[in-house]
Amino acid sequence: MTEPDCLFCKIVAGDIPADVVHETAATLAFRDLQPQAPVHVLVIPKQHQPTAGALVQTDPTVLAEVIAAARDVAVSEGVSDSGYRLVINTGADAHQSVFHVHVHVLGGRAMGWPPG
Ligand code: DGP
Repeated sequence: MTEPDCLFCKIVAGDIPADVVHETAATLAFRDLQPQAPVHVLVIPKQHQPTAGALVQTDPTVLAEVIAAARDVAVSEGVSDSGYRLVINTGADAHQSVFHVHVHVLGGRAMGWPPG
């Protein structure tokens, strides 16, 4: 399932370039264009779903594959021991700007809590 006007569907299709760091049959991971940490990678399902909540209702195994891919990215990017944060922004209050579900993998520096 793809959405013709979706930015991340276009990256999956290869219509928009991205710095891809990891790929499986169901997932793609690429560097964020506006990195907020030394390691900032986005992991997405190749199928289009707007939010994690929508994906877990339609295809929970794919959401699990996204999390597994995020873990693999943390290992390959060298932050699995120092620590990393997985973020899934959902909706306007959480600052979701691209409505194709994505997990931010952030690491390489100490991060504060609570988030801003
Ligand atoms: P969010 O605010 O949680 O929806 O995060 C969307 C992220 O997507 C944001 O950190 C910037 C990133 N982004 C937006 N457009 C592009 C793009 O064309 N390429 C890449 N690699 N990242 C993008």
